[in-house]
Amino acid sequence: MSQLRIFCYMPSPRVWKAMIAARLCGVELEIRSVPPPKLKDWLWDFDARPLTGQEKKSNLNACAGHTGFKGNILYKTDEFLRAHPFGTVPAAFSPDGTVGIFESNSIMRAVARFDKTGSGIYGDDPYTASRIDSYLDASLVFARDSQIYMLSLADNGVTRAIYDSTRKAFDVYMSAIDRAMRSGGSFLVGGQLTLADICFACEFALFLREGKRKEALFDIGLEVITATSSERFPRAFGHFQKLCQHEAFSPELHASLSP
Ligand SMILES: N[C@@H](CCC(=O)N[C@@H](CS)C(=O)NCC(=O)O)C(=O)O
Repeated sequence: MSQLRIFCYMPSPRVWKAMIAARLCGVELEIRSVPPPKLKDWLWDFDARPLTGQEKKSNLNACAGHTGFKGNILYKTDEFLRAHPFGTVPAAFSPDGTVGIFESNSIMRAVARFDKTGSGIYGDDPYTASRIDSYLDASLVFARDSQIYMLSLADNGVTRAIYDSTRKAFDVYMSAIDRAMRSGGSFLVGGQLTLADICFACEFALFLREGKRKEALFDIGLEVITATSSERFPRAFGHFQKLCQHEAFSPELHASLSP
């Protein structure tokens, strides 16, 4: 039986975090998903499912999307919003649907807490676990900037100000990862693969998708921010490449290696 149900659009590097952790921890997940444009036609609920035309017309549970679904009407049940007050996906649930877990890093942590293999991916002592948390928190700060930029690219609304602040956030984040890998270790924390590496790999893979908007950036005189990552942040980039080839990561991440 699965320990967590996750509702989201797919593919989503935010969900990959939990999937990779689950593979390493021997945890079973149930993923309910559809391609991104279809999610607006689904009922957002523990028992998420496609809506009938009649249900959509009735306008029950209708609300305006706020992040990534701006301009769309979404259908979120009261139960969904009780379990997920921020109303976002990925949305994880306990098997009986009573407990909602939100934020992709926290969903990944939940998976690690069900670890059946003693993988150590969330550290085996309070210092290591807290250091892993530090990376997850710092990654979320970058992820917020990254999300604003990626959504503006998708809406053809990227401005010079958004681009510049994202470039700066990317430099700060990648410089830190590069510095952390300078000590010669193979992983970010404690000499072994942890949630910190999973989070970094998935956030970087998500950000690499800016490359798909290369022409739009070029048209306004800007270049892809990640274009020179391998030269500017060789250790961080090398770490990403190695992780993509790791057997727990490669089912989702291997494709991120080719532009
Ligand atoms: N930092 C969050 C981001 C979650 C998020 O912003 N999800 C957006 C889709 S990309 C959402 O569910 N938006 C709901 C809405 O627009 O109402 C995470 O990592 O889980």
